[in-house]
Amino acid sequence: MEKKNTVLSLVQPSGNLTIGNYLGAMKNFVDLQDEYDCYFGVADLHSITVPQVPKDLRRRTKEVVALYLAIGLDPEKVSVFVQSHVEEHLKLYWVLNSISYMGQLSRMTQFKDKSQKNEENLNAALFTYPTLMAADILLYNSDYVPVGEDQRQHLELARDLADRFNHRYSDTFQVPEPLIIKSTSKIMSLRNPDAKMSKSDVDVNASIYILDPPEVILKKVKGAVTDSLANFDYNDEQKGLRNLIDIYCAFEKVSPEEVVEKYKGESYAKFKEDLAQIIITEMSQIQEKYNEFISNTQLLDTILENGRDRARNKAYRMIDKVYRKVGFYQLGKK
Ligand code: AQP
Repeated sequence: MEKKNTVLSLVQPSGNLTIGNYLGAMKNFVDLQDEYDCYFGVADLHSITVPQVPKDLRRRTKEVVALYLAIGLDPEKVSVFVQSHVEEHLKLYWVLNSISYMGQLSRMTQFKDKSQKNEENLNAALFTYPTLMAADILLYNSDYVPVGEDQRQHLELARDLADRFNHRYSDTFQVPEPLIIKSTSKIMSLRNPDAKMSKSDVDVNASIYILDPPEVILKKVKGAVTDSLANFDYNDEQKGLRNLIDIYCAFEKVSPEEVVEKYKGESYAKFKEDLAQIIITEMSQIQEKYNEFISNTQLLDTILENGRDRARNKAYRMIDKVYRKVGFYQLGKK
């Protein structure tokens, strides 16, 4: 049987998941599960790089798993796991730290952004977050990593670290490729079209959460920042409208030109109402399934146990190899 390529991606349980997370990453996971050997995880280790309330973190971890199932991931086909359950991530992280350069890490835009927002909590883990992300990816010899545009720079670092390790020791890691779907790779804030929609944005009206009720989605879309040009078009000057058109296209699988053609001469309000209905329809279907899964802790735990075992089965072999290559003394081995 032909060996399947490996795909890995993780989502942080650091807030309520947004349609940015959904369109930029998660929705694509579903399309990949038949063709690839997939590992989709919950990045709880990453999430403590900014302060979390412990009980919320535990609850959200479960919520991400229930959402994975609700969007259509099949745990028979993919390994769904929690990052902290597979300790090999941390083992590889340490080794990769030894070949991560401070200069390169300090150029990471996410570090710069998040450190500005958390000046009182400038911790070392936030600084080395991309090294842990590289460990996540390289541990499974991932070929492809489906992520949003905001993660591209981190993925470049993972590629550099793979190359560096392979040169310093010997060929060990697959050099991973990002899988970034251009049209949905960066969904912007509804309140500020220059900023990314983000689950940790303090303004709840800036994001549509996957679990938002219909009336809230309608209100948020209606309140989304557009412009006063009264010109239904898709261009760089009308960023707010362009972002809404991108969202429309992602849900409806149509092109911006088709949307412009359909709404030319219409009011923004009419377009917003239609867009809200489209989002509501898809989110309602997900929410219905989510509600079934979230109340079934036993099922979620069984899925996570299986996912952990499958992930570890691959991960421990990689760590064994890496430890041998870097020269760690291993009992019973030459
Ligand atoms: N606005 C976005 N548009 C497209 N893709 C996005 N992603 C995040 N925001 C957008 C993608 O979602 C996946 C999971 O993201 P994450 O949990 O790793 O955290 P993040 O990238 O830092 O996203 P957030 O929502 O902004 O989280 P916080 O606020 O906790 O930092 C990734 O593949 C990401 O690219």
